[in-house]
Amino acid sequence: MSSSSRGYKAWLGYGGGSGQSVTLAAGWEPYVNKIVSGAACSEENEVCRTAVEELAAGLESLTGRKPEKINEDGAAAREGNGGFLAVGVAGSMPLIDAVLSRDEAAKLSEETYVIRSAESGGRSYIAIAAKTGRGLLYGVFAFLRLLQSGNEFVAGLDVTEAPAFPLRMINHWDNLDGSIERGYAGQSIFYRENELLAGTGRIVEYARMMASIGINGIAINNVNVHRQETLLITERYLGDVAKVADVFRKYGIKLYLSINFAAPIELGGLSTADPLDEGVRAWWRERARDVFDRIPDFGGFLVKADSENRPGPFTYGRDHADGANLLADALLPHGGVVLWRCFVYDCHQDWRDRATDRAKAAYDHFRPLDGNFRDNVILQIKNGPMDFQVREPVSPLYGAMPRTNQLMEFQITQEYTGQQRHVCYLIPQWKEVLGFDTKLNGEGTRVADLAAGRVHDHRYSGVTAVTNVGDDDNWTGHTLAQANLYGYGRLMWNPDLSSEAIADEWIRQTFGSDPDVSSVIIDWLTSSWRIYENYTSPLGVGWMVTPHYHYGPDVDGYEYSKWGTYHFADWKGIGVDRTARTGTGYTSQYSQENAKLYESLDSCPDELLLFFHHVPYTHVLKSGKTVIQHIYDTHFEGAEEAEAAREAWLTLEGKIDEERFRSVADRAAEQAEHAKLWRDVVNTYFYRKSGIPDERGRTIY
Ligand code: GCV
Repeated sequence: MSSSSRGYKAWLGYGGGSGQSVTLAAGWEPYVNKIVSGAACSEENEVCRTAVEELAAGLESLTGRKPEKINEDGAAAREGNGGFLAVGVAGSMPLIDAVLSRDEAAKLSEETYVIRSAESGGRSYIAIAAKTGRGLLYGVFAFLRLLQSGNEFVAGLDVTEAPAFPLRMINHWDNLDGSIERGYAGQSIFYRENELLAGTGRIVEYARMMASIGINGIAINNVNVHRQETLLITERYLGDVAKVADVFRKYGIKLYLSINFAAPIELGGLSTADPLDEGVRAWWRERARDVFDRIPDFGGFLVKADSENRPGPFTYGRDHADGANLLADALLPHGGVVLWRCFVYDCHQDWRDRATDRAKAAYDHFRPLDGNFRDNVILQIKNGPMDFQVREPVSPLYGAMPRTNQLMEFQITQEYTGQQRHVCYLIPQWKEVLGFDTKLNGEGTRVADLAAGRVHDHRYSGVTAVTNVGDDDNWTGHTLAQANLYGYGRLMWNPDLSSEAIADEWIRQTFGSDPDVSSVIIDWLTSSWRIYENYTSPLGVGWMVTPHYHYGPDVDGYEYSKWGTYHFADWKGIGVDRTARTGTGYTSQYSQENAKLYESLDSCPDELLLFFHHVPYTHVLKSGKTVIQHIYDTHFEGAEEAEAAREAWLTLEGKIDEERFRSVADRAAEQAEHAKLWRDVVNTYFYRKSGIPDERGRTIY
């Protein structure tokens, strides 16, 4: 790993592609040479101190000059010419109080920041202020983004921002041996050969990156908790886990651990893990105490139970509320939470049984339990009812439990979307999910409103996502996959940001401001989800991937399997009938209006047609094309678009550093080639099934 490479620095390289200082847009220059911060920032408040350090380091990289740091308020700040930056929490010094009074600060959330221009003693300055160190840290990163935005400084600068969603988490599927489940960027940055890599620079860099995009919680181990990881909550590992938590704390991030529901048996020597057993309850209380003794601000436990062969409360005839409440009770005295996953379905299904529908499982299991969970339990629900496919409807469970805290789970790691060998910028997909109107509390109950906690009176709300990082030099394998990680944080901070705006920010910070570079990458990123969908599984039906690996085409790979993931293609048609009238009844899990929308062939959106309906290949879509012609056209188009994106990238040779240019070019070549394979396998499959030729007579095998 070369810690100085541009890939490694990701969006915190300050100075974009060149690695050299940049010319700031007009008006900023006078302010960036001096930082005045109150004493509180250097001594009492750790995160506040981090904020000042990040600001100083960022400015130095951007301007090529070390800014002068003044640890006091008063005459020194105003000596010399030019303006300065004042950084501090409300009440820490008059320069801050002048722009953010204690009264105003009292009304702000802990995470809000304020950036305002002001004047003192005839000298103008820019204040970065907040109520807490965390707010300040977010303000500093926002200010550094502003400096790189290309926008000029305007007098009367006044920005106040708070994150939309209270919990903005990341989940790692990292294992203690260093492997990562569904990881496509090398080994874990946290573990190697059953030891934690506590104290390594890489974890510090990672915490910086996460704080810079507003992440405030990270679960550091896989939800599939195997034998060794079960020990993470014991003395064997807690000392090292605490060291990682110490790093996170400096960046305002809480640490969470995934636990094994059967740990009382595996570790405690108990004969049961029954959630209602007093011995089991006492055992978990002790473990919670051990963890909090080491990590006083520990976040809580993340749990995958009774899912994909993991242990859970069903073994004891108990339900998910019993299971989650057991842990919630243990954590409550310390302020911890339980993140309980709803990814629960029958993974030993018989494909001949047409009545069982995996899509219905989470709702069927959890919805009846609304009201039974403690208020420090948060249900974690995947964005769709299946499993992070390129296209799925929004999970009907999300928002459907008014008395239960919920967190939506996204997948940044590209398990089903090209595994970071293909470009698939997922921000547009997540924007559609966040913008979906569940209509559960009448019109205008968007997923984003629910995640923001604006709809129900819940104690906790927000989002989480499975990350895409590993120890590859550039963190994400494909350099452009960094945009998904960056974009996740930015979008969850502000879901109103457009996909283009997020891409533009990321490109400026990552590659600099060359307009040619910017236009090629923006075009590629913003079209890449559609392109990927075009050459893979059509019209929302999903899967069609190589079993287990989930990379590459295998149309019938899951068709006769136990995983409940079917497309039911025969010689006449394709799709899953999930209607209430003739199908599995899944549509009725939605609000009445949405159920009606999906139930009817006339109103069901084209892109989800085969998720909800089984139709003949000759069915005419709203686009005017038949299903079969749509399949042919999109697959030919998708492969052409992947090739065009590759060619566009090649025009950037010499405009960005060789290392990143080459590695993206190599992956683009693989993507373009692989898109052709997808095209030919899918088109050939459906041509052979249906016997219907392509209207345009293109080659199908
Ligand atoms: C961590 C999918 C993935 C599994 C993953 C699981 C989950 O099934 O393929 O690797 O396990 O989701 O979300 O728990």
